[in-house]
Amino acid sequence: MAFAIEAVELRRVALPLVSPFRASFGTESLRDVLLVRVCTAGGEGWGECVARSEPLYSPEFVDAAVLVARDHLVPRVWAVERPEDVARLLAPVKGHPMAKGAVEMAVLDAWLRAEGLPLVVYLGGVRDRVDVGVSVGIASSIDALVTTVAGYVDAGYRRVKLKIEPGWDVEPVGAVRAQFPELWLQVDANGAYTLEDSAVFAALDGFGLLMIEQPFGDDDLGAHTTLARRLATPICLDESITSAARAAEAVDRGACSIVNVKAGRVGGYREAKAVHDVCLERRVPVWCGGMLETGLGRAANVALAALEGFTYPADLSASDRYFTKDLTRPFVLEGSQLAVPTGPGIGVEPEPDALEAFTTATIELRP
Ligand code: SMG
Ligand code: MG
Repeated sequence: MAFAIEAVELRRVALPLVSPFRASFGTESLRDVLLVRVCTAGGEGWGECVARSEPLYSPEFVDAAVLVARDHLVPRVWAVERPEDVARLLAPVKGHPMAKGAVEMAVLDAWLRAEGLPLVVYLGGVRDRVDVGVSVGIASSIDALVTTVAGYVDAGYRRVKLKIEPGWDVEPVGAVRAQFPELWLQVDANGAYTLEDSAVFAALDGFGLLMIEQPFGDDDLGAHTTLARRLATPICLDESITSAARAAEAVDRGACSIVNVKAGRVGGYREAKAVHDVCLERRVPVWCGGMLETGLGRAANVALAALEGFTYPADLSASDRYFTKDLTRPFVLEGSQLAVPTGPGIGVEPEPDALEAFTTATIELRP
């Protein structure tokens, strides 16, 4: 049977986080998520949009993602027959990679399910479980931070990422390092610093960190190159890497020596694989970033993280690190790993009760 989309549902869900997550750009207590459900005669597929409620991580936000998906993206994919064509069909629309990525993920999931093919096989993954870490937000005090980290270490996480911002950097990172001398530790500034803060980075350089993620603004590859030359600690870029071409440019300019890969940030899982490929060619390690996804996005991310070049632990934690109740069956930590789903497509689906309970709005679209 030929692949043919019969309807698309845009469904907004809201999942309370187990604890507020604070980064340099703001605090989040609720995951307000746009889901895309593609319905075909042969079954359905799910996509998750990683845009936040407010445009603070990047210019996208959920209200805008709903509108652009409804009015500009879904109307362009009604006749799509293969997931490989989605990005080209959506290319005339400028920007909105997270919304585009969600549409592509839903088409991909539906198509793979119809083919009986798991996403990890489609992408070319080489692992059946992936190393994961945990990202720890800015805390109310250094004691609270150390207690939180200790809890995650007890749970089995061997790699911890600390969010930093001016005024919350050398002291808290030093306190965690003192308590956990052997822990794989890294930091993420979400672009909160400038080259004027060189003293902070000189101090952080002494803590044996795996990497410093996105110290400066998205557009400032030059400042990252300058800092990378000064430090022994590798620089990793997240927000700056918006495509495979941009990843190649950043690496070739010496702006980073590690790349955080997020499908939503680059417009979908196929472009995310392309980012992986250009980095692998350049022998630059990558790892899978996270956007506090529900089990749907997490399943796809775990499949992505099974590719050969993903050699650092992912920002993909067990469901209970984020939610009391996930949208799918829970992801559970096995040692310090998550198992890659083996079913067709992304390998998981929303549990009907949870989907119902978390839904805040739905829009039905037909060709
Ligand atoms: O999904 O475990 C997770 C969170 C990982 O810290 C994380 N993501 O910049 O890398 C990042 C942030 C963005 C999160 S937006 C609230
Ligand atoms: Mg980041």
